[in-house]
Amino acid sequence: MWTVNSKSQQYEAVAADEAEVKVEGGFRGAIENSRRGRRTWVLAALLATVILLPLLIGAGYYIYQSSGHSDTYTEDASPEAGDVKSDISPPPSTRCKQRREWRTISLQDQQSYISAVLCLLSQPSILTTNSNQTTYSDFPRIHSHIGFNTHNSAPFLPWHRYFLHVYEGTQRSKCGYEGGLVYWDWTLHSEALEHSPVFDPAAGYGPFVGITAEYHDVKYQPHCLSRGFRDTEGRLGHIDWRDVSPESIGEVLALGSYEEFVGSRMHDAIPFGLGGDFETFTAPYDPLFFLHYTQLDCLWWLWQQRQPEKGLLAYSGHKHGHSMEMSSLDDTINMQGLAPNVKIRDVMDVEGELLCYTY
Ligand SMILES: [Cu+2]
Repeated sequence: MWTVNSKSQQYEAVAADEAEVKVEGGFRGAIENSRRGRRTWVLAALLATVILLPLLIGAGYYIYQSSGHSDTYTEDASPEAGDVKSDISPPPSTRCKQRREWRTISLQDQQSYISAVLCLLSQPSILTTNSNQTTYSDFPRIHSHIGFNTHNSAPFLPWHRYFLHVYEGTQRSKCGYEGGLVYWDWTLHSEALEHSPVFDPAAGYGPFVGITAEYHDVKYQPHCLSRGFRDTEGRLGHIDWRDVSPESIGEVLALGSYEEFVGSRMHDAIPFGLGGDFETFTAPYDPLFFLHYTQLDCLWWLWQQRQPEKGLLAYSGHKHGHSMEMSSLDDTINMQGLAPNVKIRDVMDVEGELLCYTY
């Protein structure tokens, strides 16, 4: 059932990806630039290591000799060697899996992704013994019980980052899906979002027609998954694009504080434009939720790399939407038992000890 992609397919997908960068631009250009930036940084670190390491060892040896500790030299020098090892580890893009944009992956990869979602919909719930519930429905459940606390506040982005990570891990552990998450870059199609390839009836989200959602927010109310297009004036058939246009997102990425960045309107345009389940706290019933949030995570990742002062740890704001208490990097991210709780600081680096992916 699970398709393994041949090398040639992967290369085809990469070629399609590169062609698109030339044609459409959008944020893929920014991603390429930031990736190039990281590669340059790694190369510089390598060069610095090669040049500086012998000097450092020489100096260390001299100091140890002078202080009469020559017999413990090897042992004491090892932390330095450990540091060096992390500097020369392979560039991030090869160490960790790359998350890709929906239209840049092959049709076969799109189908594998959809199969993984259908598979989660066929597995019993991990969180409840209710036979109507599935592994997939555990996610809207967590989002509506715990995740809603994080909306309109500082933990919004870290909480969803970890939520996506747990979802990705469950796709792998329950359904053998190795392909990684994909995202929907709405900036590439912002003036006609309703024509985005993610809505293609065959390769897009057609396979989910007729799916039943048991809850509507926290109310038990079994219904068919629903979705539509609606603009801010309530007219049907069209989604407002202004908040997700390349220009708007460019402005959001230039915001100087985390609090301003997390408070921007970019994440609301899609849920309100699609309506149905997507605008409730059980939004993850709609599989498109995960593509939308992976895009938000990608934008946060881009923004994080542009912070000259605090870097990846730039974080500030209120703990909850209606609280004056301030959030901290040591606050807990709760997954209601589906995965271990972690701290916000654990998810600030997507290539750290807990997470390993890139864009
Ligand atoms: Cu959410």
